[in-house]
Amino acid sequence: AVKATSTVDKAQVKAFKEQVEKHLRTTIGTSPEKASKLAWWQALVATVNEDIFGRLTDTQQTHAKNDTRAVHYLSAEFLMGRLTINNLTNLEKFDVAREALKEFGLDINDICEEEPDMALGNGGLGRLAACFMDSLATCNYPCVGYGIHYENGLFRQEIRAGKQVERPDSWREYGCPWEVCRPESVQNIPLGGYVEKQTAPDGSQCSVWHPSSMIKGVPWDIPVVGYRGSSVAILRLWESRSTEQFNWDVFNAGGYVDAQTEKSLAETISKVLYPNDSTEAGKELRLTQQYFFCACSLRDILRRYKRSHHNDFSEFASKIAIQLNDTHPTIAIPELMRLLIDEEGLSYEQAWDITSKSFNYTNHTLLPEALEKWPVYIFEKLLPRHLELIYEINFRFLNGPVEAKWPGNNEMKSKLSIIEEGEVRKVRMANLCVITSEHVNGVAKIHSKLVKEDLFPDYAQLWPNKFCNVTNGVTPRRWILSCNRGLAELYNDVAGKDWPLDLDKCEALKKYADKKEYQDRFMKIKHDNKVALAKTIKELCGVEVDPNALFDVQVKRLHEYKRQHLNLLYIMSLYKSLLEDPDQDIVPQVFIFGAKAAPAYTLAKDIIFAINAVGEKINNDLRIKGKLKVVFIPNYRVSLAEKIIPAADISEQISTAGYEASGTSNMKFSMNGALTLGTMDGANIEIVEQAGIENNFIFGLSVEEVQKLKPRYNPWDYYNADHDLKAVVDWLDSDFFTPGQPGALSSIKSSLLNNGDPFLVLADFASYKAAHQRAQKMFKDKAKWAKAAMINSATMGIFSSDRSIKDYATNIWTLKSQLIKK
Ligand code: 26V
Repeated sequence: AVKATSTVDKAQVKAFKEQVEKHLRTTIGTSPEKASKLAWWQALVATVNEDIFGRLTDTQQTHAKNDTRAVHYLSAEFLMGRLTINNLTNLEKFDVAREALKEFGLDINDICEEEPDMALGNGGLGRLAACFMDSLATCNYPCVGYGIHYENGLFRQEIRAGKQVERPDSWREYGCPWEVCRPESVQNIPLGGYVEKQTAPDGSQCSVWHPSSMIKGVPWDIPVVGYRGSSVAILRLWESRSTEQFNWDVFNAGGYVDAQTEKSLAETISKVLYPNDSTEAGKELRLTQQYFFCACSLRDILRRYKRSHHNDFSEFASKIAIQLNDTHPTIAIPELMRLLIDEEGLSYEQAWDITSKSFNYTNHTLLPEALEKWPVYIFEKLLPRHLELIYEINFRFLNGPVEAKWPGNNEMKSKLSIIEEGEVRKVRMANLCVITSEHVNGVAKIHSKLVKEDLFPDYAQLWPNKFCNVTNGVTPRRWILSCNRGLAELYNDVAGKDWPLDLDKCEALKKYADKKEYQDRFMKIKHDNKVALAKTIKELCGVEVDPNALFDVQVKRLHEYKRQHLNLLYIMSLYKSLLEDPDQDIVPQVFIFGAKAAPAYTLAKDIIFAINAVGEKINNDLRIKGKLKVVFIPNYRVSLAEKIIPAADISEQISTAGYEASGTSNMKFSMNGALTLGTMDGANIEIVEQAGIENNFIFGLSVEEVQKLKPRYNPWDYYNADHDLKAVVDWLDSDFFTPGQPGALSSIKSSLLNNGDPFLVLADFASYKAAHQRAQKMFKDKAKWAKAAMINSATMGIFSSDRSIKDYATNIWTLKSQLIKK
């Protein structure tokens, strides 16, 4: 929760108060006497918007006047969370707003709890896009974020009898006061149908696409304010609607009823965010979503370009940079080719020259099951002309650069081809991205190395300079300044007030890390945050936790590679040792989890159930005298992260080395003074490079060791050799934690032993246990812990997303920042 800070200007408070009351009466249509909390929040937003829209116009006019180069960030996900406190913070109006509301007898944090999270993303990838928007605006880079206006964001998670239940998330049910509809920028998008081959009088062949339907794309703009109101970036999200132009052309056989069916189909497209499921079902709709928002966005880009350049496309690539956030928007590549060739009349060569200079691709995962491949038959049905262009791109690539480098080598051709042959022929979206893009980047040093050397080694031989790294980052405005006011004030005192714009300045705290006075202040801030979180835990889980205990936190999507079950096995072993010796002198510990599982990912759901079952038993076992607590906080999301992260002592970052591309919560935790208990994976490696290995708890196999062990790994060896490990794994098979339901947790044991433990949980168990014991020991030494926590927080400068964005701007986009004229 956010706390009171220094005094604020009385006149500003008065003016703000009057504005809020005016909006309450004239925008919302109520009065201070009878307004609900929701109405107060709406009036607050209306007040903030007054400030935002003027700056938005200034930004757009400056860019239009200077005809600036801009980046277009295409992403199927933007996990924005709540906007009120962040916008107030960026406008430096938070304290004023807090005092103004206080004079109405209201608590600003309480009022802001009315805002639903904008959960238009699954996890790291979507939240990264949101941090990038904040940094693009703050650093004054001309940009537009393009995505989908999902009617339902990521499902709301309820826990019933320990199990995850998914409920729809209708975040906009009562309207979203931040967004503005832009009917003047509506787009019509063709879909389906067939391609007709025509022969021109000169004998040349051309293709004419006869789509079977049209979908309307309606843009909703969400302004993103930079820190200190620098510039205002636009996030443009497309909503699908039906058009009146159903069943046109030869397919014009459908009657009124069919037309209505088609209407609901068109409106289904932006209905729901896919919860990155492992299942095949619903694939067609997902490709349609991807195509829909890419097609709308490209038309929008072309329309704006043509406004100043008419039909001269020679400057297109020098004005437009397009960033593909993973392979989800890959269809934008053939769509730009199609628009340039079929609609604008350019030659294939001209179109390719422009397209291949405009696109860049960011890879976010090496997991084979997450690499998108679309069956050719779906393309034939939905996007026949795009498929034709993909074949053409592929043909020229294989017979050009590939043939030149490896003459006559068909094996190489089939490896590098965009098309995967087999019973069901498939389009490999990542290959299309790599072939087309100017730059391909991974999201942490180790990940980028693996992208180049293990995922695309053959492409790297062809184009070694295409591959680069941009390590992820997070915005310090949301992840320190807004969510940890106490720490922000400490930084104001030791580093001056500009640290949110230059996070390297926080290094100033390092020289106080040995000083008792500062250690006490730092740990008092942490303690206050823990008290606040304990209150939230009591409300949400009904469990009492002691703020003096060690808060050990693992919050992230549930996945085997993230190994929440490794954490759980350790908790069970701690519990077992406490039962064997209840009087032993151990540090009181609270294990805190938050995680959503993909609805069809059975084992992930079983792990959630296991955490809840083990927690229930431990929390109610009087024998251990409250030394151990385990809580699962339901419905983990951005707004909860803002309460949990500032209160953590230990940050669990325990993925199997080589599987977590980067991680971004690891950075947020460290900034807020948690120590990382983690493997040498993703950005953890760069975090300990900054903060020092001695100030964190690193364990487990390295990437090289995992790669070496994997082919000959036998989990039974570890199970049989370690008594403690065997005991806890076998415990999963009993009904100790699930009375009356024997075997309710045995799928986890089975995955570890019968399914070969694909993520090497058992191999890392002993090392994890030792690292946790080092953590507990250090936690007893308050001064040593405080120092390590402070050094972690002070050395995270490079993980500001401003640094990431400047890396993209310099190395990939060649984009310059633009000062906004009033
Ligand atoms: C997708 C899927 C889909 C199929 C089933 C399994 C599965 C597992 C993971 C994913 C993740 C897709 C991409 C993604 O979200 N990557 C995350 O990107 C973050 C931002 O770069 C990064 O910090 C995380 O390490 C990475 O997992």
